[in-house]
Amino acid sequence: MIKLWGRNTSSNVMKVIWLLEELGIAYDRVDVGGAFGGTATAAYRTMQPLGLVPAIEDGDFHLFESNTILRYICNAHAPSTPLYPTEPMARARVEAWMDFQQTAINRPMSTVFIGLVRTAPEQRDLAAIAAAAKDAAGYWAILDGRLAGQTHVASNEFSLADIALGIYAHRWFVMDVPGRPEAPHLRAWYQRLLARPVFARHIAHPPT
Ligand SMILES: N[C@@H](CCC(=O)N[C@@H](CS)C(=O)NCC(=O)O)C(=O)O
Repeated sequence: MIKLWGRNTSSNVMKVIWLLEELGIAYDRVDVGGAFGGTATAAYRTMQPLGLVPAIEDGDFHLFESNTILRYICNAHAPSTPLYPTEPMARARVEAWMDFQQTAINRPMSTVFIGLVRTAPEQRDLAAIAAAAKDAAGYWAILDGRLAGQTHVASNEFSLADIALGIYAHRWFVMDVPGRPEAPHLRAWYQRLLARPVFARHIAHPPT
């Protein structure tokens, strides 16, 4: 059985939980990271050399990096799932938007999230939060434009790209983000995600 290492308050762990639940794959999850600790041990570092979460064990195989874990789970355990299409162009489109999450939107969203959720009000750097919110809004606007013409991020099908980005869209809409512009297509997509039982049950909680 797959063993998932990581606290369920981590966005990157949530991606893996979401996928495993969507696919109906049994797994054991172990709370490590954050206040749980447990990520500095030599044993943990053999799975995740940076001491971050998530990591997975699948038999003797270890893997880190959340988006890579998503792709591995589909390849190894659900090779014909539409969440990760096999047709090369469709697959590349999914992967490009997964990379967009990691390389573009992740950084400003982390600053906004840590500032608004994990920092006491009197200690917040409001200028840094506002600047990051502006950057994030620019990236969300790109996705809003894309979602004007299709129901999901990569195509009209729910895919790994929706999982990689949907976690952060939830945070974007539920946090009290300063100056958050309207993004009607993005919001409609987020509503579609909320209608998914797995998302509603496992992901769409107040961020902590
Ligand atoms: N690029 C990595 C980033 C992993 C990462 O930054 N994880 C955060 C939680 S979202 C972490 O481990 N923080 C420290 C901790 O939880 O102890 C991935 O996608 O897996």
